[in-house]
Amino acid sequence: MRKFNFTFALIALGSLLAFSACEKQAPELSIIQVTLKASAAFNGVTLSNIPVEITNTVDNTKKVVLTNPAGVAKFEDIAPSTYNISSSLELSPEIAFNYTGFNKAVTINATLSSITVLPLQTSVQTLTLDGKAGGDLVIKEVYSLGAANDGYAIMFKDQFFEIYNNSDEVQYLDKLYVAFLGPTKAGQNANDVVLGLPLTSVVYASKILQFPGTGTQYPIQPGMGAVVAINAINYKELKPLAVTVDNTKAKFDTYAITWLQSLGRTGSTFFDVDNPDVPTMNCIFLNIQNNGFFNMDDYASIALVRLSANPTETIQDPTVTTSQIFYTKIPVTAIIDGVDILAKSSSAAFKRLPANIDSGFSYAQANGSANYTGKSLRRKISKTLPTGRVVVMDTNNSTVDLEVVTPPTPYSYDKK
Ligand SMILES: [Ca+2]
Repeated sequence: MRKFNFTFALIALGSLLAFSACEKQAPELSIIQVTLKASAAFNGVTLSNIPVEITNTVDNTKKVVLTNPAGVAKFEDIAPSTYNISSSLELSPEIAFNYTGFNKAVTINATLSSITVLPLQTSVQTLTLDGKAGGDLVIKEVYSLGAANDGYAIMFKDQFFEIYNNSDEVQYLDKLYVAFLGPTKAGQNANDVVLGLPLTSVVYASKILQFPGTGTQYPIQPGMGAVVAINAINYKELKPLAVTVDNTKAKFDTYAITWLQSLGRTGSTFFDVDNPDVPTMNCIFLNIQNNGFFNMDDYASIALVRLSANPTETIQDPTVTTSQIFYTKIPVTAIIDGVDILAKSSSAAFKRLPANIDSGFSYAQANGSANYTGKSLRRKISKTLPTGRVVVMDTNNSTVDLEVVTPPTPYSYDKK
């Protein structure tokens, strides 16, 4: 009896010890192995020594491991559970420029949610870092001076401006407004008078157009332009000068006669021609009473504007006493992009845009008098990305962002 009890006790003790030892190593631990990668847009960024974080979604405990030179972060001895995995990398302006074309810091990141890791499992995951490069729609080119005064055949009827998608995602032109800013006096000669109204919260439009569409009818892809021609006509065919343009590839044109007639006013059949094959901009405001049309002033400050409804508040030009001239107020906060185009280098006092939209201004000829020269103001290239997409300069200073080109170059930056 006694011997039997002893043996039983030994066996029982042995089992207990074995069980305890097993319970100490016990937890059936797991591994998560994360390989960090970069999206095509950021292909080439350094992926070594980057923190990767896992969060246990059951108890919210976190653990951070740095990636090795191969971009791999290995989390060993972790409890089987469900994890969120994330990583984030801020690129300095200098480094970001190589990938985005903007001298602006950008954060690229990646997240995986609810990754379940079973006991003793090695879970292999890939995190692909990506980020928004930023950018927006910009005014890429303004051709307001016209080609030739030869027999008044063209004058400024061949004007156009081009909007360009400088971002990395599709943008829509639908319902956006284009405001030509007043006053028309732009510092060309000694009789020009500065408007004198404050340029703080509003700017003053002499003409306003609106893109047609209901919201998503007029997409513009990254790295592509949309030309708005005053008249969508091939002026090269009419007068094959090297300096003029074929506007038939315009995405939009302007035509005011029907609208003016509906208001009891008169349009100009000489200057204003509709191409029925090209979508026509909506006419919103024209501060000229008769024979008006939506040409640009020679020195044409322009703003691209996002508003939920037509702007209606007007203000009378205080510098004109012989007649009543009104401008429509545009809130500065609604301006997506604006370029201040004045007569010449000495015209700074005539700025129509505040410094936060355009801290400088541009002009086609330092001494003014540049009409009918075929000169066009075009935004410079910041960088051409490996994908072929051109990123244009957008430092909100048209003095440095714009350059003079002859002849005009519609769609010159379009991604092939
Ligand atoms: Ca049309």
